[in-house]
Amino acid sequence: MRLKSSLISEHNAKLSSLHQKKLEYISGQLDQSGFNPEGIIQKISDFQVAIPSWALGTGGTRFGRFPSGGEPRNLEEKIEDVGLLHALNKSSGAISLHIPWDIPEDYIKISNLAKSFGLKFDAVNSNTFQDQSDQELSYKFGSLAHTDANIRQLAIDHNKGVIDHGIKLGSRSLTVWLADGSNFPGQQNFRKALSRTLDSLRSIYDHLPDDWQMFVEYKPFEPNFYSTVIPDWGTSFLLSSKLGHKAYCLVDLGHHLPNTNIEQVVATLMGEHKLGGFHFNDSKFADDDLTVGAIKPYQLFLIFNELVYGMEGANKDDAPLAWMIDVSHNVKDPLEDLLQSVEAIKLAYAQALVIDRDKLEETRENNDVARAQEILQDAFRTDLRPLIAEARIRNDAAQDPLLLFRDLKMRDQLRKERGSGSVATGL
Ligand SMILES: [Mn+2]
Repeated sequence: MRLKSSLISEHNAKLSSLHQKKLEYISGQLDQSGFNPEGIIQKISDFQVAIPSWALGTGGTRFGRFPSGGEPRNLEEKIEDVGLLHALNKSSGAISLHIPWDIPEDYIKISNLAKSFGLKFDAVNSNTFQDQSDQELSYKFGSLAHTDANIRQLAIDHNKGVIDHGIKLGSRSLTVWLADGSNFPGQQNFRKALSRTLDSLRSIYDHLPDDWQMFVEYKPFEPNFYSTVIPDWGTSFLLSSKLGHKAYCLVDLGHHLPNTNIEQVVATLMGEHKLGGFHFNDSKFADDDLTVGAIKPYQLFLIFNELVYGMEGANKDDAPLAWMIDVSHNVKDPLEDLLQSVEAIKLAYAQALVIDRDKLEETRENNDVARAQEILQDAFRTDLRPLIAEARIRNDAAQDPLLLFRDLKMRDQLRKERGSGSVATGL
């Protein structure tokens, strides 16, 4: 399914008068405070967030899954879904594939299809957290950290294969997330598990093309509950540092214990030039994978405060950060959830662009605690949604993507095309 551009123009025309009023108001306010609204619109307009192929279907919990129908049945339809999102918001211009589910049968056909929607291929993701049906050796007790060298080799070869698929599609990075760890005290020798992991990662790293990056993701628990081999940013940093200049830490917002100061983690990693990218989501408890910005929008803003400080300062010449969503949808329509998530990310970014940084630094140097809080919250409470809508309108996207998705009954159309019982693969 492709979205006709005339439908977008009609939608935008209908909303135009109120939008213009709001835009004028906020632009004037920013101008007066010394910010350049045009510059912010341009930055928002350039910002692209990759959509993972596994977020296009209804997720579930171990208690059940309630698909809503019309889900993509294959890689072509996953690309179509991201194409729809990108047509609606012009900010979702990349798809991140998960191997083995997303192996193309015809690479040229798949590349051309993606191109026709204006999409690129973002990081490719390996999967060694479950056994495939034709697999003789099992990952039950680990993959890259396994005690058995043959199983480690199987996982290494899988990751190398994922890189090879990515090369054929024009990807430039591999994300490695390991489920390896232990469920009970005494089960695993921590030091041996970590050093085996490093050795395995080294073999994979050696297979990376020169212009590729490897992202090492961390997670404190789940599916293993007593220990994980890469539990935190420190271990990810250690491994990435030992691997070399192509390896970076990947911060998944849900992969922290409650109340972790993630913005400080981001600041430290940026200070070391070892932050590679993000998996955005939100959570109340841990890896809840809820819509970005749904629970803690202020935390998201504080993270972007550190990101903007770095990107516009000491990290200006670093490789661009990889922005990706990693959410799961139990009760929402996946495409609606993704539209909301991308919006929340752009809003946090825009808000971080209107922080009075000179004044903030001055208050910090003078230990003016109350004023520092005021400066941050002043930016956070400024309604910048008209600027984000304006960026979309200028890119021929929808002023209100979610509204248009609903007005056009797009999910119903997808259900008609794909069937009400279709379930996406790769979750
Ligand atoms: Mn993740």
